[in-house]
Amino acid sequence: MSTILLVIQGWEPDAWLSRFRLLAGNREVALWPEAVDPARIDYVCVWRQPPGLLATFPNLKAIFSLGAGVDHLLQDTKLPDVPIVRIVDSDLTQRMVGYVVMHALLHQRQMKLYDAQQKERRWREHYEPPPCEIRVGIMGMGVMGQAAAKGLQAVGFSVAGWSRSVKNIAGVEMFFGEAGLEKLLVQTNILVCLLPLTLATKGILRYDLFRKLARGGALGGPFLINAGRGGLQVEDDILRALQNGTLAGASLDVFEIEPLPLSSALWAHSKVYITPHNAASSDPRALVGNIMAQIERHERGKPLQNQVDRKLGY
Ligand code: NDP
Ligand code: OXD
Repeated sequence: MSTILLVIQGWEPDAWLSRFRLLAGNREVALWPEAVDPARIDYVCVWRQPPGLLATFPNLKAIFSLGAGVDHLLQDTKLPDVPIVRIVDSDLTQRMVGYVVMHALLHQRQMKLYDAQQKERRWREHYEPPPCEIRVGIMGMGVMGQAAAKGLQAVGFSVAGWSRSVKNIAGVEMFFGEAGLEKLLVQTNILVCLLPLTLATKGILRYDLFRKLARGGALGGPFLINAGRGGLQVEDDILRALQNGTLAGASLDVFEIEPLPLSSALWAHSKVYITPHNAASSDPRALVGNIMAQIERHERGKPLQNQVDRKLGY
């Protein structure tokens, strides 16, 4: 009988524990820091584990991230040499598509303006550019990026994408590498960031990048939507860009420090939408079955899916 240990910090663990206990069959499920013989632990399912903890389990077979991103895991310099698996699940992906499409539409339909008008009980219609005249550029064309591209196209936006490796995606103009990024940016009215946080992407959303975005255009200036990771963005640069019109507005779901400190000027900024890192929340009702299916595959001697490349960091 195998043992699964849940190590969860920063999220409410109870729903995860009860869902795992429901679906784990005759396997034992424990919640860290409950005392379990470290030698008995076969699988760990983690969100922000204490660094060094996983190295204390000598018979570990695999590590499962409870989210799509694994930067929280890879910060640990003492990770045991076992496969790391991340979540790829239609529930998580659909949530992200909803977030990205909603925020692109909020900017295209000038909802900040209409919110302000509502507060003043003012009835006034403004010209609304059609989505096909707005070019959305997606940085990160993996699972989330590709699904978001389809969602954006479905409501009429013109979509382009940027990834590390070369790919062909029907109906999406694709760019790669540094030179490709410049080409994406100069034509982009709404920049969506769905990159993982790695050594190569840290701080990529900074002032000199914002300056390369398309000027003018149907929306009057470029918008930023970041639902990747807070470490991808330089918040002082976002504030500066908003202040001088280099950015016309932003939707931010992730932040350099989470929760976003009360002192951050982003909270009260009239051009910014803020959400508490819930663009695509991990829901145990959907995701535990996905992880259990992977554990069953592993126990049957089949390869684990969605393994992380430690060198690339995602
Ligand atoms: P994937 O691994 O499927 O996709 C990552 C994409 O980023 C790939 O297209 C990859 O390129 C590209 N990429 C990585 N590094 C570079 C680079 N240096 N230059 C250019 N492109 C690069 O991840 P997902 O789509 O599943 O998730 C993306 C991120 O979304 C997660 O890592 C996480 O941080 C974030 N996330 C946020 C959530 C939230 O609630 N805010 C919820 C879920 C995820 P290539 O295709 O060539 O490999
Ligand atoms: C994730 C997240 O990576 O919730 O899944 O941020």
